Amino acid sequence: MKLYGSRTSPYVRKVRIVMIEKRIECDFMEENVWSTDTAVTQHNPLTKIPVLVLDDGMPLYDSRVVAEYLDGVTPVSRLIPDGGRERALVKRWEALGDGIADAGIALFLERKRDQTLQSKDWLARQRGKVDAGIAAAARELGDREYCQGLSVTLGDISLACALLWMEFRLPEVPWRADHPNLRKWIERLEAMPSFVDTTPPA
Ligand SMILES: N[C@@H](CCC(=O)N[C@@H](CS)C(=O)NCC(=O)O)C(=O)O
Repeated sequence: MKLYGSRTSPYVRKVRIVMIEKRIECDFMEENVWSTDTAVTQHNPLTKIPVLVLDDGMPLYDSRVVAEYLDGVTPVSRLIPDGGRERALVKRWEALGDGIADAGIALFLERKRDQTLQSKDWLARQRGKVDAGIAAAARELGDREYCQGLSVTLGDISLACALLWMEFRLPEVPWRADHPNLRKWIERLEAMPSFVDTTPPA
């Protein structure tokens, strides 16, 4: 299998952490998705990363599809419960984490445009989603050790990748200082070898 991605994308990091936790071997094909001749387009018509190309050539995207596929490949370290409400709640945490990343990235990209082209309303709308998403995560986590259940799930991984991306690209969003429970929770996660090994380059 080949994983197309970058070291900075929160969605790619999520999938790489899933692979490490589940002890799945894969070639990492580092790609700049913004380059006009990126190989990603050959595998994903949307030109987005991550894409997992299976051994028979079938490309899987997006990160939620890839993570779910990988979780089913081996029973080692199950990250998504089998079914019912528990499964829906883990997927909901994943959606919240990915959604915070989506809004953060929209904000980051808008800010990179020429100042005369930037929309203040759009920036405020995306910042509102980031802040509301983080507040909901902090409220719902409460003083629990993990987002859902008694061990790390895909929900924790998605949320952690989004928040760590935020710290790296939008340091003005002070989620760690504002939410001591998220700080305590992330300190446990970021010490895991799978997080350490996927730290984005400085
Ligand atoms: N929902 C997608 C989001 C993927 C995504 O937006 N990836 C970014 C990199 S962080 C990308 O490829 N952007 C290129 C583009 O939007 O053209 C997923 O979970 O995989």
